[in-house]
Amino acid sequence: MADVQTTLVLIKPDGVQRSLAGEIITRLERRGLKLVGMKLIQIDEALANRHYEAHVGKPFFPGLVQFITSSPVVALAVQGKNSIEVVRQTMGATDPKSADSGTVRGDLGLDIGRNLVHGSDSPEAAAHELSLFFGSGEIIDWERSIDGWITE
Ligand code: IDP
Ligand code: MG
Repeated sequence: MADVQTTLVLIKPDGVQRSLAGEIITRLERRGLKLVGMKLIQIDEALANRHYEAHVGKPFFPGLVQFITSSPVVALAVQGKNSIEVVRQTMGATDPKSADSGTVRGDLGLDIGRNLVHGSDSPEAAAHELSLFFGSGEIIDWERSIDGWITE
């Protein structure tokens, strides 16, 4: 299917420290999305700088790098129909205070600097970010028997 996309999700250090990794993965799975890559990693400063390249120079950038490198994250490669948009909708708005109820950030977060999850925002960003976090062979293209019950 042409509209099947693979996107990068990070469960940020606050999500892992608060033992919300399972809850967040469950929400993605229940949406119908498929996990095609998953690992726990400690992001170093070099990777943080590359991942958040678009935010270099913004006032929150130093704090963001400090936070994302402070403790392990769970990196997920998530596949499904329109997964880039669907993941971001499932995550909710960047600032949890304006994120809708029913979203990860709207239900589980309070602070923009502790907003639990990252999701790629475009096909170009997804391809780039997946290549930062997953090597060749670490994304698994597997068949799921329920796929026909999730998408036509
Ligand atoms: P997104 O994560 O919803 O795509 P972006 O604008 O790409 O949001 O910002 C990246 C991350 O930088 C946010 O998830 C958040 O952790 C952090 N961030 C963005 N704006 C602020 C801010 O004004 N204060 C503190 N942290 C911020
Ligand atoms: Mg972003």
